[in-house]
Amino acid sequence: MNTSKQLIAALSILAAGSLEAAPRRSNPFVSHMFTADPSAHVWDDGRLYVYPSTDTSPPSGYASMDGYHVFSTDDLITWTDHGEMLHSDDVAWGREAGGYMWAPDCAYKNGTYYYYFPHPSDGEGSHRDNWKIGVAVSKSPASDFKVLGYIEGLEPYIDPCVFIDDDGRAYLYYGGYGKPYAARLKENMVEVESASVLMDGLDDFREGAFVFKRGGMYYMIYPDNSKGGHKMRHAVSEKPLGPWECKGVFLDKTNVLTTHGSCVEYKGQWYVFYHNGDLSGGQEHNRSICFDPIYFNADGTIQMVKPSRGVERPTFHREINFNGMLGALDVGEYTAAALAGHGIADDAVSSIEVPAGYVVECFEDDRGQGASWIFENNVIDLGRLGCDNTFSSIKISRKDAPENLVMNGSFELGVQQTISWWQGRRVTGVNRVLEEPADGYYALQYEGSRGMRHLTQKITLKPGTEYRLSAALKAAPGTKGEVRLQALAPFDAQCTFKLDAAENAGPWVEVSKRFNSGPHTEIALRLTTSKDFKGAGCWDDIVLVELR
Ligand code: FUB
Repeated sequence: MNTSKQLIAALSILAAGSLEAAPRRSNPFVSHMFTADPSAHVWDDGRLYVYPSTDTSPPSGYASMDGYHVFSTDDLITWTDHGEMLHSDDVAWGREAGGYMWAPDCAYKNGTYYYYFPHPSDGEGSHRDNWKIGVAVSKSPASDFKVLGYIEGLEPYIDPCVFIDDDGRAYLYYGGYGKPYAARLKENMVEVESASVLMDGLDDFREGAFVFKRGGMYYMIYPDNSKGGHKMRHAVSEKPLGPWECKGVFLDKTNVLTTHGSCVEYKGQWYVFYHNGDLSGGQEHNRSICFDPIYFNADGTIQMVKPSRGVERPTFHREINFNGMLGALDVGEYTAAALAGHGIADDAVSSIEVPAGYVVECFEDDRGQGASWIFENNVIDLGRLGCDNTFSSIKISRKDAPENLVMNGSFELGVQQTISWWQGRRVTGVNRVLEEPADGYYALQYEGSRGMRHLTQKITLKPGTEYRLSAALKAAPGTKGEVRLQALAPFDAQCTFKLDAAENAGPWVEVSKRFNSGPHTEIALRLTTSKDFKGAGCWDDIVLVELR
């Protein structure tokens, strides 16, 4: 290969983004609470800050979104939650009933951080007639914000974004319900210079505009109105207020209806921040914020994003909750010295992220000797398993066995973080081990008496294919009511398995049924407890096998 061909080959690899990605926290990168609408900025302290909105837990709709947190990082691995920085109670002019704290943004000018948030006041008509864009200010990027008021003279719409151009001029973008508005801000950042204008060229605009500049070109990203899930489009312009030229979708729909995000360059790489429903198994009002690299074509357009969902190799973290990543390893046997060589000191690992198909075996002694702990699929708190600071060597292998869906993705995160709709005042032991541990490290467990609750995970199917769904169900002795696994499908999957606790409490009960997916490409698995449920139950070994 001659040099120019080598260069072109190297550039195309770069453009396609196929070089090994830099270490980063896996998605969703905030997993201890439900968040949406992330607006990302890099401030003068060199840290990357993300300003999202908060979804309530248990989910109770967009109306009840009621406070904002800020997250920051300096390595894309460890994220700090700076806590709640604003609540509707802090908004004197806001509606009495609170709620409706929707997608915010933050800007920095002359030593002050300006936080813009949509919130309705009380007034004639519904909340929809009374949207305002509030402004809070602080000298710090993540705390001490005080609400100044709202920007006068705007249309009653949502989703503010403030972009400051290289010449220091600031522009406010907002809108919603299909209308993209913009206005120039005065030097004081809290008043507009003139009436808002409706911008041209933003095909199928819905809401959630975010503007940034790259290589002298202005970019706007915005959600469209695609049925079944909004997609993220991008448009470009030579001027900050347009007219815009739509360049199409660059982020496909996710597993929730809305999308909303921002783009930022950090340490030489551009990223898109957005939300999906991965933390809750696709619950519409329990969204989770994510980020992925974006790559630009030679003409400046943005390539389709390949959303990353969890890690691809076993990944070791210093803290629980998959924070403080130490490194990732592939199949192999690792002595204590080898682990240290990979920056994974045995006494520093507190959580391991294990992708589907991998098995990580940790041994008490060096070279695979002594007591061992086997981890398959996400394992978060090693301390709870008695393995923290204890193992010396590791063996990583792969298995081809069918995936236990309980041990994966959102179901598992649900156990570890919040099974929000099962959490409440009287539910204390969501992830407590019952009288005998499940066969595997985590069965999905519920303990309480709040009546019918459910946790859902959607699974992709091949159309026209025979499947077998099997599971193990269990209820603790003394439990009343039922533990159920249902397969919700637009076709007759006939897969509701019930375990009546009064008759079957104690042992694991294995259940199994087959079905044909017909023309359908998705099924939702739902774990529920009956209305009269009182006690403890769990689910494990939920496996969907394609029959050939
Ligand atoms: O999160 C509440 C609203 O949903 C946002 O303001 C919209 O952009 C949509 O994501």
